[in-house]
Amino acid sequence: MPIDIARIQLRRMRMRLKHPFGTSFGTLQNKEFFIIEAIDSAGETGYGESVAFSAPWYTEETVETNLHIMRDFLIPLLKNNPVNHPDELSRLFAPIRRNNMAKAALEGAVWDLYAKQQNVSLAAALGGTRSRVEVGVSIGIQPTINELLEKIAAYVEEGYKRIKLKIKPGQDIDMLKAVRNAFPDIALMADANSAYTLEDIQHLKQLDALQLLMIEQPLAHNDIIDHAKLQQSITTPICLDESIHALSDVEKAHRLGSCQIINVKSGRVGGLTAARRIHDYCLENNMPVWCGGMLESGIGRAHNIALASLPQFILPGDISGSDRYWDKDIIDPEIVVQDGYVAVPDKPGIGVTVDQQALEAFTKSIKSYHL
Ligand code: OSB
Ligand code: MG
Repeated sequence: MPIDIARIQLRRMRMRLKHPFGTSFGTLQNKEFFIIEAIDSAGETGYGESVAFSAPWYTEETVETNLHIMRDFLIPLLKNNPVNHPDELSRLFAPIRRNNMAKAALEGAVWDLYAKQQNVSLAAALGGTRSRVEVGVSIGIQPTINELLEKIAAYVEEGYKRIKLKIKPGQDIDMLKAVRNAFPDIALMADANSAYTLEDIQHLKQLDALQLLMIEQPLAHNDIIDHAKLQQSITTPICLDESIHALSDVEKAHRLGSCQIINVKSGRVGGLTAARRIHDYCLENNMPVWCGGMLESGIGRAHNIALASLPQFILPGDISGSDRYWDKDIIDPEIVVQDGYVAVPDKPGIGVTVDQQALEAFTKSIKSYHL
């Protein structure tokens, strides 16, 4: 039986992060994105979230391209091709090249609606096995090392299981050494967001003395070959983020030895079904995975929690509490971290209650499409 979807609503949202988030490619504070509502004939609503930013610095997608692709291609495909299960969407959307964040946003809303109609949690619908997931925190580049050390101390105090630091040339080895000296025992890692090249091999070798869990995406966003060369030269495990858009990328990286760990983001790989396929491959091949983040609202965060409940998510995810990002989230109760864990909701679908007043307050415009 086809999934009952009567209409799709695209809400253009604008929320302001509590603190600016600095990376090797720039600083972000205002976040625009879409909340996708898939509404059935009984009025039940499934929610999805688009994760592209306003500018194409992380991948080529943006808020505007997400709108274009959803409105002009994906929603018409859905309208003309009823599906029986959300897993069918990845094939339905396959004729549209890439644009993975647009696909994932719409697919996420259909997954949530489907799980609610089946009266099961999204985590259970995906095959999740955990009742809580381990979480870490990703800290943007700070103006001074002292400010960074204070932030880390506060997050460690809050219970976060792993600290990830953004690095870039000029703000890397010395900074990490200072952190390692101040916190000899914490699980620590660095994320370069593609800020280095193979010319930096000697420089990056200095990481090996710092007992990092991993270095995330040191080299180019579109590279798999050079990462293999770098991984042969350093003992710190490499984790790929930007280079992974599909299971085929994971297979290539695995075969070439480009990384030892995969950061999975459903937005980057085109949805939860694709993310689960990558998970299954990594489980079979003994490759640890963890759930990345895109500074999501509570809705996108709830999808990430469901995904991270799958068995091979054996490293803490970038799934921090709502209060690490927002003064006011759009779900109530908000996501909270307790002893370094976030609970996996067992209520139907994403299992969080959308705060309709907050949702309205951050909505800039709404577009509705009948299926
Ligand atoms: O590289 O993982 C990344 C945020 C925006 C874009 C890319 C990345 C990140 C993060 C933050 O590291 C993850 C989060 O806390 O949501
Ligand atoms: Mg990253």
